[in-house]
Amino acid sequence: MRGLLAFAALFVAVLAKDTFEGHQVLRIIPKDDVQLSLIKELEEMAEFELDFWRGVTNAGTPVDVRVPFHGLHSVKMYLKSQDIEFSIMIEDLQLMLDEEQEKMASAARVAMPRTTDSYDYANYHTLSDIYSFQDMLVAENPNMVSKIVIGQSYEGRPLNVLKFSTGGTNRPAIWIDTGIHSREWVTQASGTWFAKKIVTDYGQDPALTAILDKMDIFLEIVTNPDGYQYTHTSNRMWRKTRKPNPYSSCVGVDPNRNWDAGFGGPGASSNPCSETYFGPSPHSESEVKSIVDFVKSHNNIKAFISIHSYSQMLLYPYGYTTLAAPDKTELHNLAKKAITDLASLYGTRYKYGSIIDTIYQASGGTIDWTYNQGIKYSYTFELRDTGYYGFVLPASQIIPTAKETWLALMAIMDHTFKNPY
Ligand code: 0X9
Ligand code: ZN
Repeated sequence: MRGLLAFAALFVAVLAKDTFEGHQVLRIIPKDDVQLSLIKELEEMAEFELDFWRGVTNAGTPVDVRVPFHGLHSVKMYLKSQDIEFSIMIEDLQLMLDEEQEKMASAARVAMPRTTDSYDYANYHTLSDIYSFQDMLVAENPNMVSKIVIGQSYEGRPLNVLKFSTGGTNRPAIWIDTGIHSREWVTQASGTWFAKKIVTDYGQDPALTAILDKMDIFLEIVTNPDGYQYTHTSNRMWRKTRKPNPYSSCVGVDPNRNWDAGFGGPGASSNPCSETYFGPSPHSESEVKSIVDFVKSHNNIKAFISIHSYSQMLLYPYGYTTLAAPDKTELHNLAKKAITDLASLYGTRYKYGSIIDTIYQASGGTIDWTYNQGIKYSYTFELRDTGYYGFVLPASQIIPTAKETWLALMAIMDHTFKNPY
């Protein structure tokens, strides 16, 4: 009996999903620098286990934070006592997750299709579905698509990159990655849609055809597979890698703070329990190092686009310094063109600018490193929405998000193609 109980306890510990019952997401509006530092103090109070969905920046810019039930009362009292304005963005996160789960489960009752034509792009998928999708796309388009394994994740999963190429050797290339932060599910879903879009538009859309006749496209859909798997099995809100940290019970490194560009500077944390933990050393995470090695050995990547959610922004370097990128004017004008094209479809409004000016200071970020490597067209997206659903964007928005984003990607790819350097 005791053995059975112990087994049951283990079973629960290993297989149970974290619940977010009673967790709320609050939107806090700091009105001045005093309130800003009061909110930063909140960030330091580990006992509340706060999860900043949108970090602390400057006065007037909202801060979105998930507050577990146990600290909700205290946090609200604190905000009220300091006269800090806030609203409830999500009443009960678990209710939203239950809906998401129900929708996924009912879609999954239909067998996984055997072709990418019948793949359900309008739903979220498991890691194994996305891996199967990649293999199907390669099998269906052997002359254009191949799968490159650039490395292995910490837990030993393949880091797959789809290569779209119509020939040549080491052609100038465009890199796109989605899902480096695992909980940003609309990004992996959009990445899957982009993959299909590339094969259907080649030979149909003159602009894409011209690009692919001269350049290659590399697409890493699941850039953080361990994290993605974990969001499905254990904790939907997982962001980081899954590598244990020595001397800490907290797991994982923020793969968007782990790059060798202002590594360890402001806008990243040395605390392994933080969601923005920069890790023990630059490129310590195999998910990051594998891209670093690939970019260096390829040595002919001309545009590098790293896709996140949420906030609706198109950003360019830098994030670790206020120094202007030498190509700032060109990057700025191109961003404007890209977000104008994006908005032309459904009117979705994006902000744009350098990371540090537009979102917040963040050091060790992907595109600061790629830009410093000489990849001029380095951009990062924050896809939908602006915080109504945040990371739990309903599946009904996947295709519209992917379609509008594609217009912006085309603008960047087309400019890269027409402005060789
Ligand atoms: O904090 C981040 O890593 C990004 N926001 S997110 O909510 N997706 O986590 C913003 C930083 C953008 N900077 C770079 N991509 N370098
Ligand atoms: Zn992100």
